Amino acid sequence: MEDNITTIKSELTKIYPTKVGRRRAEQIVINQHLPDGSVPEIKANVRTLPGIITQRGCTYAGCKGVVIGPSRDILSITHGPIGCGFYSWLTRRNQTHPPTEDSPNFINYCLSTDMQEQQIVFGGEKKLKAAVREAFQLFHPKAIAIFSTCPVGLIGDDVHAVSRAMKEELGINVFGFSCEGYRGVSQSAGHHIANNALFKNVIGLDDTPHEEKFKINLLGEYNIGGDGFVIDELFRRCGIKRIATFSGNSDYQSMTNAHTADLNLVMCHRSINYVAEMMEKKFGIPWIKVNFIGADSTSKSLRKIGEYFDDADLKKQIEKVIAEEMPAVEEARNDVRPRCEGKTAMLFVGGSRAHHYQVLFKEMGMKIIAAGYEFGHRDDYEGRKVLPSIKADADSRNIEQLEVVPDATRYRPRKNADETAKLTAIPDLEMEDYVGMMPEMNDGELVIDDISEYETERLLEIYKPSIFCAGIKEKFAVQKAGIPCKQLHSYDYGGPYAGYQGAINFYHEIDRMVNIKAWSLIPAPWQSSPPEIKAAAAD
Ligand code: CFM
Repeated sequence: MEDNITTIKSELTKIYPTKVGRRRAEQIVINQHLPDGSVPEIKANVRTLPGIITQRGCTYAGCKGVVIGPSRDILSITHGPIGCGFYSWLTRRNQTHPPTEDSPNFINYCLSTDMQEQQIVFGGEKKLKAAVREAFQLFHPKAIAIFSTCPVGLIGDDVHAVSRAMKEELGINVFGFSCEGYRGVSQSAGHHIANNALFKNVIGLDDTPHEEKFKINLLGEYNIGGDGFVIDELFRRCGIKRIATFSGNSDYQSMTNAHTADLNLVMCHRSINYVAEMMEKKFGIPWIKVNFIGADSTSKSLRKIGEYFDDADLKKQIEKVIAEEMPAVEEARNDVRPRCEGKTAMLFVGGSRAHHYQVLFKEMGMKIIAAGYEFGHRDDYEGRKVLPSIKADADSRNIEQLEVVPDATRYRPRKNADETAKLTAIPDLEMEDYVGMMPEMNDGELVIDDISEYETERLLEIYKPSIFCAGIKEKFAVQKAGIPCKQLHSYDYGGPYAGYQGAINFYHEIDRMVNIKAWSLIPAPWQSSPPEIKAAAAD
């Protein structure tokens, strides 16, 4: 088996020029649990080599689209040529429900400064100021966020100075992001930049306290396909008060008040671990990693919250909710298992879902052959324990590292030393830790970082998996290979897939996809007769 996989690994890279092949080989790892409890090192969060077709997006996408975009009443303005705003307009399925009909909701809008040659040559700050004024007059938002696209950094427009001036002039919160597309090696840099700005400009502005006993924030949940609605309903039934979500179905005010919570739950570690760490340092709020994808991991995550607050009534209520939900989950599993057991899946998505969704497939009896992130870091693969050994390179140094100290008046450790020691000793609670994807995968499974289009096609030929999970850019190449492709970014218009109801939805969807033969029954035209290359008509 081991030899076979080593051959497959060289199959994936042998077509590349030697140097490129060597570099890619460091990002392709055969998973293994080593005797000292670690997994092999993987190279991650490094530049994609020129010539390779990557799945990745840009830093602007990670900042504007991913972290800030889902918030319904922060008015987002893209400072740049129109394309950046246009292509990030409503392309991510983060849903929102404003509490009342007249609550502000700017999600459907796309605001851009529509930079032209004139601004590229003479500077765009004036046009940006005019845009902010116009946007304010039209929408009267409480907060405006300004996002930099590549040319902004190249010509040196100072979005932060403009933000300060406009904040003063308009009397609302205006903040800017140096999230030029080229700023980092992927969208991951944009997450970090967004985290920093939220922490500096938003979190902590409203000290209004809450009476409820079990107060949490949910970090790194973006309400794709309505996942956040399902999770919120579970919190409500368990008696858990969610103050803020970063940032699915969120509003600005809840974010300003987030520091009044007593626990941060981190769903997507990659996109928001910085906020969790900084809130711990400044306000004394501990965090735990959760995963509401998969019924068993949902139960585990709810129980973690019970352990943290260590309250008998809360624990009882959580068990009651789990007991109410599980019969329907079991029934759906028993229904799909005979048809799905032993079928195989590959997952190449983002920076957390390639890990989270493995749970759902396993719950259906399916096997994982290969998985990888587009832009995860080594800690997302190998676990946070490798953090001290990650070397900073020029690209990571490019992103501001905030110096955070305890707040003079508002720092309040939520647990004393004894309580903390007790919590740390509970193995399943994994206090302030993320174990990573590889330790939870089996030996011999392939882990590939920043997979290329070529490697994707080779993998499909070699393994013929029952299903391949990726995004819209990969979808059609996969389907042309006769294999169903499930989009795990947008859910293919489906979902929600979080919590118990979401798990049931997912089981049915995947059952349908892996058992319909449609894709393998439709040969591509060139499979029977090679394509005819016609010379262009010269009329
Ligand atoms: Fe986190 Fe996300 Fe993801 Fe991500 Fe994304 Fe996304 Fe994703 Mo697409 S924040 S890392 S940058 S879980 S948009 S909701 S699906 S790549 S795996």
